[in-house]
Amino acid sequence: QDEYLDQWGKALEQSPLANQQTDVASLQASIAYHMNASLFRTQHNLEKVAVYQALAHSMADKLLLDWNRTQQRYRKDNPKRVYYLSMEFLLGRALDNAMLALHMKTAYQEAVQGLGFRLEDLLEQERDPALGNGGLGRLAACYMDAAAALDLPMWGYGLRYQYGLFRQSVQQGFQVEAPDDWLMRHHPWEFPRDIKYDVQFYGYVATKMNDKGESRLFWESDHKIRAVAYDVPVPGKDGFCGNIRLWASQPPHHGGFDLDAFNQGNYDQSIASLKDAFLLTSVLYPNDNHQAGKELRLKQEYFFVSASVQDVVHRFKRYRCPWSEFPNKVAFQLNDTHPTLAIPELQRILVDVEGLAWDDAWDIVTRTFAFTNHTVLPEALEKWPIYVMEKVLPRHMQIIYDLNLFFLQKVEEKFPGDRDLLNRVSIIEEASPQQVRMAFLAVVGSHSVNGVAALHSELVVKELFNDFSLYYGKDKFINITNGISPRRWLYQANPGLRDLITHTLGSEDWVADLPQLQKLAPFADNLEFQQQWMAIKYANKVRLTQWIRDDCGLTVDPRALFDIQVKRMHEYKRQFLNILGVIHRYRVLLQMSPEARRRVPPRVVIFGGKAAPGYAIAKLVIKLINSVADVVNNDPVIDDHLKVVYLPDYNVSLAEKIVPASDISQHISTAGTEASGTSNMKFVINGGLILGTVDGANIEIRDEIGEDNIFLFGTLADQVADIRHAQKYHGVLLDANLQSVLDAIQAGVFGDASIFNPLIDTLTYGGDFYLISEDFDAYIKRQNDVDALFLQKAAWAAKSIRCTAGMGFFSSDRSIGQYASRIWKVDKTALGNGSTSTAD
Ligand code: GPW
Repeated sequence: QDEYLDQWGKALEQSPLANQQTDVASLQASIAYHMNASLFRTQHNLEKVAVYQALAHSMADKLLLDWNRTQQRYRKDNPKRVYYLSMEFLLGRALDNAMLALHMKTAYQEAVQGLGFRLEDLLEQERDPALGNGGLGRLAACYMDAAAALDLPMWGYGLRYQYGLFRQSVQQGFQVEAPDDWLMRHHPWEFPRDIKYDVQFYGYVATKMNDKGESRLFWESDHKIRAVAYDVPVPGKDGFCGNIRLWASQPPHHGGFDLDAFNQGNYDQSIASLKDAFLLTSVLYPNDNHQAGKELRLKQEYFFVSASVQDVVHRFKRYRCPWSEFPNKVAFQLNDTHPTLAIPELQRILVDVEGLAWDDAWDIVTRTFAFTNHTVLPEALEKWPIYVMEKVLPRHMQIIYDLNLFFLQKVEEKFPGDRDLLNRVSIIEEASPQQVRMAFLAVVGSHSVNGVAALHSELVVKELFNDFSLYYGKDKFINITNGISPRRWLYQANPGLRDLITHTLGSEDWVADLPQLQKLAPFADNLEFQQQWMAIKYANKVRLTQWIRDDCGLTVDPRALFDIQVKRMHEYKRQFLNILGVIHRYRVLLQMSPEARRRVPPRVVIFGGKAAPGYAIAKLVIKLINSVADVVNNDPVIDDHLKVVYLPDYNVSLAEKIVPASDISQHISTAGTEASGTSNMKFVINGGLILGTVDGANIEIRDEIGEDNIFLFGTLADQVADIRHAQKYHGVLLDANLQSVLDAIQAGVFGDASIFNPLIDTLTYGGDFYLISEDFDAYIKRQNDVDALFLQKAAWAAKSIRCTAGMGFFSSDRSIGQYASRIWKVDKTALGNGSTSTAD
């Protein structure tokens, strides 16, 4: 075979793939080619979606060549590789991103124009892959993007859900869910591979003799499901392309068809295993920051990690290194606890299959894994009942018992006689039913544990894993503050601002070196620059206005203050506080004289975000927002002074339109509950000011952009426990303004009051766990500060510029650089940017 390598290389050099030109005529030729050859259509039958697909194929050709070169180079150099294990990748649309990364957007724009289409229209044809819920999944996408940009040998591993996060519509003010059948139309951005692994469930553990005559435990089961790989290219730059490998489930053999059963007329039986396999990766669980605890979800988690670990072990064995080298070649990063079963899975493979001694195997495992925690909310911490785990994964349950035993023995050695401590740190929770605490398993099996913002990491050490930090010492617990991709969230989403920044700084170097944004600061008080800056903001608001008109049939004035809160609907994120504040504003405006009203800047308050289908209270907040919108938007006295918008089906591509158009965005979680937040970063980098609590990454944003450029308010994290304690014993004394707002709701000002009772009860009988009443007054006051500043156009513009200027720290390139040096100990690959290396 080797003797033909050269010939293959030459053949590729001669192929159309390697000889693609980027002039307009060649791009048109490539689009026309794909229209005929890939889509089997002609120019006599053109729909936008078909043209989009042909365009996507044309673009993907370029990407594939880069993909092959990059991956071939890794294969040859065999550097230490990083595997980012995540149940969610919220990638958003691919085409625009790819065209920009490869500097081909202008050429394609001209090419499609010459064929009678507007590029902007074609981009809208792409379905937004929604294989994630919210911040956690989008972070994974931004990190893959950064790794690709940095030429870091990192692969993502995840699941190819047949249905992504549900599509949301609003009917009579209520959220209605529909399946996200994103694969119904051909999707040109994934590449099925002939790579498969069988994953088993259930069964029993037996003893077997190995070749050396030693007896070994062995897990056997007839219940197998096959994982097949789909690769998704991640455009980097300079010819580099990263990869995300997503697993889909298939029946293990014969396509899942039982011919004998069929012949006997048992038709259901004949395709039973097909149904099983299809179900496994059919749908993404729609919970954000909440564990649903369903057996199918546990099976998804195991299916995903088993296939991924098998694939990585297979790749490692290709080089015939000794097992002790494994941690020098492989780093696994666990994106929260969802992939934690990878820890006992690797231990199982090393001990049961590869025959390593338990302690040697465990040493390898713990030097390979690192764990990122993304929440301290108790309802989000995964725990699996032992009876479920024993049934689905009997061998893993044994391994977890053993790991726990050895771990507790060591704790006992270090802190003799402290039985309470042993109880607290045990991986098995002694409750009824007994449960496996996945976060503890992740801590024990990893060499590094990190939180995602400074405050959060502090809470992780002091509260969540306090006992563990005393046992392991503080070095194991670190902070790596989240970051966002400046490519998608500024360069792509805000072309106007991108061009102004590039023009002002003299080059595009700032994209790869974001702290350079600081060079904008000297222009903050420059009137001409301010005007250019705010003209871009205005244009972005106009664009959003059109979207609001098309999507909600509502006309809003782009000169108004745009006040935006878009994120998953959750009590801790306090959209409820926001809408209660809106009602307060409405009432105050009604009481004002027309002259006084005119002195308040008009506002458009925009909401967006999905509620988990089973989360009744969060869904009621959506209904309340829409009921308030109905009344306020149709009140002739209020006119344009206040508008309320609920944008349905918030997703990544909608975010790209919303984020650049904010004057103010709200990040108002109860202090200590939002681990980091990342949309806060997206808004600020686009020159949007924020109104927020002293929580998550808001704190570091303040530190970077300066106290004067952010509106912070409310209870501090270290005060929350005391206030809750007091409220529990003395009851909640509702803020007076808040009380009048609640009275208005209950008086039926916003329609049938009784439906909102469960919501209002969370404040009264429920004890106001999220401190809405406690923070209400400070919130209203801060909103008034926002109004006052908005009237001072120059002062506002200066702050907006300083916001962007100060955001250099929050690039995902910085975050990934820190993971690489502090956790994974990997450098950029030896060959640098990879642009010229060839496949041999
Ligand atoms: F509960 N996050 C999320 F920690 O979006 F797993 N979904 C989740 O299920 C969890 C966390 C989990 C978010 C955090 O809420 C947000 O604060 C953080 O910025 C983001 O993860 C990325 O770290």
